[in-house]
Amino acid sequence: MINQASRHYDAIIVGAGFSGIYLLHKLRDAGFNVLLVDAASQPGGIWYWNCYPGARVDSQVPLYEFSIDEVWKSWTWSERFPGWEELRAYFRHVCDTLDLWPMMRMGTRVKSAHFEKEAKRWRLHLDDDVIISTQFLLPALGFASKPYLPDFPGLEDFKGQWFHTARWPQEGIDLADRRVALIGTGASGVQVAQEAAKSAKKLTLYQRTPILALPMRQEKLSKINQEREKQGYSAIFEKRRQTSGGFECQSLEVSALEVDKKERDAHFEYLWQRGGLRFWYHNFADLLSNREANRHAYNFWRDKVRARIADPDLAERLAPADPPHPFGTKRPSLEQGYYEIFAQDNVALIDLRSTPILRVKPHAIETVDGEMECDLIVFATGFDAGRGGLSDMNITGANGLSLSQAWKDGLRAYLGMAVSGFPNMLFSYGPLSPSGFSNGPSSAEVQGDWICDFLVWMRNNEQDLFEADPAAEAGWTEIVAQAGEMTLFPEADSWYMSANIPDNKRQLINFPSLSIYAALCDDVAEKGYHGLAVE
Ligand code: N01
Repeated sequence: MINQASRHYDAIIVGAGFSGIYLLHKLRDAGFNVLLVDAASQPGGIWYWNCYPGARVDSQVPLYEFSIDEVWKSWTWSERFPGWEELRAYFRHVCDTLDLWPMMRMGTRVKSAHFEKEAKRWRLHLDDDVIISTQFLLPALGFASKPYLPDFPGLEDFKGQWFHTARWPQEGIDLADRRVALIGTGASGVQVAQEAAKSAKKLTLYQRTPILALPMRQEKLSKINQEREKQGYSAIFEKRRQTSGGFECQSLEVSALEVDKKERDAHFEYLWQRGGLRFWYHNFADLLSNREANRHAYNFWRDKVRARIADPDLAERLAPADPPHPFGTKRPSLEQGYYEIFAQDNVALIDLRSTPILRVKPHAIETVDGEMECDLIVFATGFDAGRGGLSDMNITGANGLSLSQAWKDGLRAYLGMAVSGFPNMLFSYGPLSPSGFSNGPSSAEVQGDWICDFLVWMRNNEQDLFEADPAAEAGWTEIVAQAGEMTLFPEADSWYMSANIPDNKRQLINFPSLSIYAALCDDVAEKGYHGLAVE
């Protein structure tokens, strides 16, 4: 039975990852009556759902945390690139320190949300059949909340277990002595592979496109060292907002073609030795916009990786002579010994380009080359990024149109936050914002500050309704597309291009610079929030 004894809020946030938690903190402090709802039983966003063995973040401490003083000053990490358990503990620390728990309703999924024109409010139907309402709806679902499971015939008859990495059982799965089939070699696939190779009886990795993985260079962190480093944190947090990727630095202003080979290779080597994603975000100015510059980086990467693989055939499959796509146009992953696992007797690599999967059989995966037995299939096959989670929330706007219908010809959103026909709704970390291109907390804070300022402005000006102007929305959507055209991103079949999901329209789904985005959003605010019709 539906519980009509509902409550009304000024704002309801959906999602307890970085963007949702930041919004909750900001809006509560600004005096709004706010509630956060999340289907997960614990905060952490993707770090709740992606608890597969080896899951850890690819941004180093202190980039991947909030800049809120009382939070970072009282927290100590144990590793430079923390794992999912520590990240979850961090989120609990955030909620304790900021006293957010009373405004959080965990373990509750929003089944649907629709806008009531007359009442000028959103009504949300929760999965425990409670209905709640709010003036402002703020979905903060992250870009990776809807896993993508390819349609392999026969999966329903598989007699073993199978899981998507983003729906890993919370109680864990022991990989020891199992025959593991792992499909997908993105960031998730690499991390699972490295762990499974340690204990699985057999690990068969099904690769469609080789990942261009970079050395992580993990390190243990001591409390003393961290206390010392904390003296520089404020400057780093400030810097994050001024860089295109939300990191501590960005690409050089020098072209890779302006310098000779010796100098170019010296910079590549410097980035390589420092580790992490720096080879991606601190590289030459034209890494992601000029094919020749990009090819130099690819060749450097290829030669480094090939030097670690003795078997020439394996080397060609993992690090081909010619790039499968321009370097960095698919998200590089960080690895810790990934290329070495293929020399182990218990690990096999199947190249799906030459050996496609035909079907799943009750105890095996069958390719054109025959069957390979397995008792556990891991799908590390990615996400319907950006739109998937929002579509699943069944959001219906003022004219009875669902968000999925509104986006049937492609994603559109003003500033990557507001959609015409969907009044009083702003999403954080959503499509057409920098989200997927940016270090998470950096983008969550830029958008969270802007959204909070805007809602305060609405309140101060006694306005209670806003909606994206269709022309401004079309303009922004075009800006994102044009920004993409200036880069090499359109050349890869990546999730950045929404090209990983068969029926999605191919388009760049994120704005490629956080610092430029922040400046554009500030300009909109300074000019009285143009592009948003308010009343
Ligand atoms: O997903 P992906 P992910 N048959 O889409 C393959 C973040 N993240 O979960 O490249 C066979 O990157 C697909 O092949 P191809 C990060 O931003 C961060 O790994 O399309 N294979 C690819 O190899 C990341 O970018 C962290 O040819 C199929 C893989 O599956 C994003 O999340 C950790 C297939 C999917 O790779 C997504 O990463 C994890 C099919 N039908 C994730 N369909 C950290 O920070 C797809 N594939 C550590």
